Amino acid sequence: MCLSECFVEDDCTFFTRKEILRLHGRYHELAPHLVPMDYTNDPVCTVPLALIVNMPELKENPFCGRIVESFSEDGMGNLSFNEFVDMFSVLSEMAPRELKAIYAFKIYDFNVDNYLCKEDLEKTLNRLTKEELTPEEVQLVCEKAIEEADLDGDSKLSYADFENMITRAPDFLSTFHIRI
Ligand SMILES: [Ca+2]
Ligand SMILES: [Ca+2]
Repeated sequence: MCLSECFVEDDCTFFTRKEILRLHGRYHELAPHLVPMDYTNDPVCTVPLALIVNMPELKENPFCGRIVESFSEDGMGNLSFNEFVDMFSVLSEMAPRELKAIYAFKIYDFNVDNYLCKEDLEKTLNRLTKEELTPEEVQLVCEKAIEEADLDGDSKLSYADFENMITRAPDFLSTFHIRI
């Protein structure tokens, strides 16, 4: 079986077959000793987070580690090729805003409880602003963001609240556009 036939079933991608093959080249380059070029026997392989976050497309992104973790099924940041494609697919300019929002929520949810609490938002803002704000400013901005977006008044943001927030503050999605 040729490579492209193995990967075209992926239904979550916005890439063409040619782009997927190019992506596979990049994936292989990251770990030539781990990634096979021959998929005849359906080998299982993953590339570890430490190698993926070194890609120039991700390296400068303040959320690179969180992004990779969010797409890895094992939660540790090891990515299979399909997960690798899904990741760049969601980050690509072709991905709809709603899809980016779903992953942004996941990435900002540092303690993985399906809500963005004040601490999650503070970590997020610190990374978005490269720690240019004082802790007091960060705290103030996060309190205000929660106050404005929290529709059900439980002082944390559910996904619905978060959607409400990003319509007012689209900058929260700006770091999720990557051209590869
Ligand atoms: Ca959380
Ligand atoms: Ca809420």
